[in-house]
Amino acid sequence: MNPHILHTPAIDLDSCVIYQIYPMSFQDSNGDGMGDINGIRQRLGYLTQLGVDLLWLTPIYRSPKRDNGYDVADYHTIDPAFGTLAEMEQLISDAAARGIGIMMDIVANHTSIEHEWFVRALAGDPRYQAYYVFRDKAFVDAHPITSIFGGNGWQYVPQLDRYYLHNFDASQADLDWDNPAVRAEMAEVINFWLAKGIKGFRFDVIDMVSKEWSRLAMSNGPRLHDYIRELNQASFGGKGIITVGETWGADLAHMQHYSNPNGSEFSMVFNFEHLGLGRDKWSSHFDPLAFKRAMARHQTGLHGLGWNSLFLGNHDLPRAVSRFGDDRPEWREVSAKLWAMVIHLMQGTPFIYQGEELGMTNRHWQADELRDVEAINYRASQSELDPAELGRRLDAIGRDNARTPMQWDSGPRAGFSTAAPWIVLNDNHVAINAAEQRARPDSLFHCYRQLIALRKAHPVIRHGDVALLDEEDPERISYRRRWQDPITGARHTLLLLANLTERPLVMPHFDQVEKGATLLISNYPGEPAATFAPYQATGWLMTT
Ligand code: TEU
Repeated sequence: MNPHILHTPAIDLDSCVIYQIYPMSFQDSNGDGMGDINGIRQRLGYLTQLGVDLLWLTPIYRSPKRDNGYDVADYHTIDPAFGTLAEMEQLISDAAARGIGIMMDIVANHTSIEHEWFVRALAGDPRYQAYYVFRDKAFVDAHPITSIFGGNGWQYVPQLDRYYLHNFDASQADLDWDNPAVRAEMAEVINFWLAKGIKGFRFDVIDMVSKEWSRLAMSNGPRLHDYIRELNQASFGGKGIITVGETWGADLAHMQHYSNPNGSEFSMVFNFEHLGLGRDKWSSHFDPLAFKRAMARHQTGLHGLGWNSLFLGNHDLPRAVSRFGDDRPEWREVSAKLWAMVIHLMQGTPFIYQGEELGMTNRHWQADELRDVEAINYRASQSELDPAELGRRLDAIGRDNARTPMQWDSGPRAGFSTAAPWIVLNDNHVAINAAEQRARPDSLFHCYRQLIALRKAHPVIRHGDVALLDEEDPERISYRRRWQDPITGARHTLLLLANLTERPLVMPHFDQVEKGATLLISNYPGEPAATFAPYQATGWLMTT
């Protein structure tokens, strides 16, 4: 392993931008239709040009991949479909040479039932049975749990005459974090990867590790923050590592605990409220007012008291431009730029999900094209639902939308592979692809580059406070950020104005653009006026 890895400087939380890679769908290097580690290595030049600091890889550990790697069979080995440990070390080293760190995904709430711990548990070893949540019939009857992927959350094991808990697929058995041996195992896994030069960790459904049976609550249990602080001290704490917890159940108070600037827990967490997925995500619709309220609450509530993650998409979510924006060809790019500007000029750490910087979209799915276990289970459970409505839901919300291969060029396999990919390509790669956008200076790709560079250049983006100016307006987003330089005393104000509609619209806060203001970024050419074009967005900087 390259010795300079461990000496690369720690990544700065205030300015860093994280890029999420879904390795199965990023770049295939060996012609088997599935992305791999060497494929990521081949694309480091692209990621360097984009300007990101850290690459979050969704799980690449050995796994039967019932849930595409979130069913880990061995935390210490790389799945052969992705490559070898030596190739992973080479990736860490190659990325470090470009000033880029690697963030691993820690799936700590559950393992695959093919994990050795579970296999030993099934074989009757009491030590490993205590790693999981095995219960008898009386307990199970008194504590009904529905799996997040549908169906009963308890799986009966005849040879033990007991049931094990699985909050996700039946092949993903929940670990028992109340067992200190389990917590020690997870700290050991993290330390193993730290020693390889890993610079960040994303913690899968970490808010579920402490359960509260009396309330039948699978998240936010009584020991949650104790366990996280313990893990922090036993592994990544105090080492300049960037960490993010996936916490669907976090309210502002929890977010403040998790991201406390004293560093005792995580750098930040993912809160999903702004997506508007609500209680029943399958029938949800995006609501701009709810988005703005959630963002404003988190921006002000964590300013100085914690830290925000900023994101529009990930591998579980619809494509950002399809969820938030307007993905029709005539508006797609300008609308995607608007949403990128809205997110990237806020305070926190932006996450870019692969292909978001190209404006990749959702697609229309045929039943036999679905690959995601959640979508397949959901479809099977909805025989009562009107098939047209079911199709609309899967097209709008299904996780496979985010998992179609990265669109590198307009060729037959989009530059992703030389073979048929494991999941269908989006046909629109002919028009939407990296080669075309890298060559065109006003593309979405270059807009993302510009936004990343602006964060590095302007302290007001990193440190400024945030005031939402039009809280009750569903058609616009206007916010102002302010920061005073403690040395020179200069006051910096950043103003973001965006028209969310497809009509020209007068922007009442345009009068706050002072004479001499600098137009930092815009998604239309030319000098903006008080009436904005459809989906027009501008970011201004004023210094006094
Ligand atoms: O996701 C947690 C989770 O509950 C949702 O994101 C999930 O995708 C589902 O859509 C909710 O309806 C994490 C991972 O990001 C996801 O890919 C895994 O499937 C899941 O945990 C289990 O590990």
